[in-house]
Amino acid sequence: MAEKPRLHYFNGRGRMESIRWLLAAAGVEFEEVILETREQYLKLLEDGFLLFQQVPLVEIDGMKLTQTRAILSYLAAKYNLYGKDLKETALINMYTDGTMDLMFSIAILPFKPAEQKEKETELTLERAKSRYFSVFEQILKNHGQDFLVGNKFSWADIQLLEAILMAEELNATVLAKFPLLQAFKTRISNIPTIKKFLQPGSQRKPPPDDHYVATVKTILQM
Ligand code: GSN
Repeated sequence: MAEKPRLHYFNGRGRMESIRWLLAAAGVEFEEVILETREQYLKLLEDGFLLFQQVPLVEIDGMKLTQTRAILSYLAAKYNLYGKDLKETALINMYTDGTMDLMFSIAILPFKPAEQKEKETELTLERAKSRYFSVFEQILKNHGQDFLVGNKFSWADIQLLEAILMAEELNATVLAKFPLLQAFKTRISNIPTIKKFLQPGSQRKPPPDDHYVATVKTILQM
């Protein structure tokens, strides 16, 4: 049997969380090597494992993959979550690039200076609604299907659910004006592998706290 993918990252969501989500949704077990110290990060550098000196790093199928999007698209293709043809794949790329931008804007909030946090959070939530959720609501409305692309479960659905849940952690009513996204959230959350990932005790990471932010800053000397 093939070895489990091994994920090297901090003990938090950051850029690795979408990779955890995709593996979990595909029903793939994975191992994690948690970076707690700068020495661990320097050792990965010394060993030549980090192509551009950055994590996420995923060891899979005899490769040491870095670059979040490269890793995600490899997994999406490998586990048949990447559309049936080039056009569907292009749509999935476009939708996941958008949700990735949204999630990154949320993920960096804890790293902002305290005095900027409230205003930045408000702006981020406004943009989540006006730039992203309104668009996905319209996509679902236009084609009337259960999934974003090709009437089939894909990486785009997984990542939109992840983005919705992140935004709801900032404001529980963020989907109030998006009924189709509310139904989408329920539908995708009930897919058995995802349901399992959403339950306590899974490898899903909690929202970032002060300890996480401090650890990342120490390891990367930010
Ligand atoms: O998407 C990617 O994986 C890359 N384009 C960016 C990866 C990246 O910036 N990784 C950070 C830690 S995760 N947070 O942002 C990193 O390893 N930074 C160290 C450095 O020297 O850039």
